[in-house]
Amino acid sequence: MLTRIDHVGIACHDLEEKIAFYEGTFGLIVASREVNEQQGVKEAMLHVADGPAGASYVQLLEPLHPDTPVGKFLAKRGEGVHHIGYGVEDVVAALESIGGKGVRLLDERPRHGSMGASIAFLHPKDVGGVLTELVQARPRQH
Ligand code: V0V
Ligand code: CO
Repeated sequence: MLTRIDHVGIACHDLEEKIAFYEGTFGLIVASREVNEQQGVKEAMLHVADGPAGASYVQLLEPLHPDTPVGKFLAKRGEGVHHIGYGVEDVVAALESIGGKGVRLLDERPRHGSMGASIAFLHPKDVGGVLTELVQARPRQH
C-alpha cells in the first residue's frame, strides 16, 4: 500500500531560516513554497531524491497561528519531526483499508496538500505516537 516516503514534515518557528539551513548544509533545493490556510501552515518542500515510485522531500512547516496543529506542536514539544508522509497510489482506497483496521482517520476524505497532492492524516495515538500522512501525488504532467 505504501509506495515510498514522500516527505518528512518538520515543524519550525522560522521557515526562511530553516530553508537556508537545509540548503546550506545539505545542498537541498526548494521545489515549492505554499501557504495552506486549511492546514494552518506556511510550508516548503525541499527535494531530496527521485525514486521509481516518485520523489521524496523534506517538508518544512511554520504555523500561521499558534492555534493550529503545528503551532500547538511547537508550543508543546518545540521544533522537530512533526509527521511522516507516505506515498500511496490511491488515498481513498488506502483510507478505507486503514480505517477498517481500527486506526482513527483525522480526515475521512482527502484534502488539498502540497504541490497538488491529495492528503489525509491518521491519528498519532493509533500509529505508535507518529502523526502519519497519506499522500497521493498529483499525476505527473506530460
Ligand atoms: C499532537 N500529538 C502528536 C502530534 N501532535 N503526536 C505525535 N506527532 C504529532 N505531530 C499528540 C499530543 O502530544 C497529544 O498527546 C495528543 O496528540 C493530542 O494533541 P493536542 O496537542 O491536544 O492536539 P490536537 O488533538 O488538537 O491535535 C493533534 C492532531 C492534529 C494530530 C489531531 O495536529 C491534526 O489534526 N493534525 C493533522 C493536520 C496537520 O498536522 N496539518 C499540518 C501539516 P498527549 O500529550 O495527550 O499524550 S500540513 C501538511 O503536512 C501538508 C499541507 C502537506 O503535507 O501537503
Ligand atoms: Co505533510
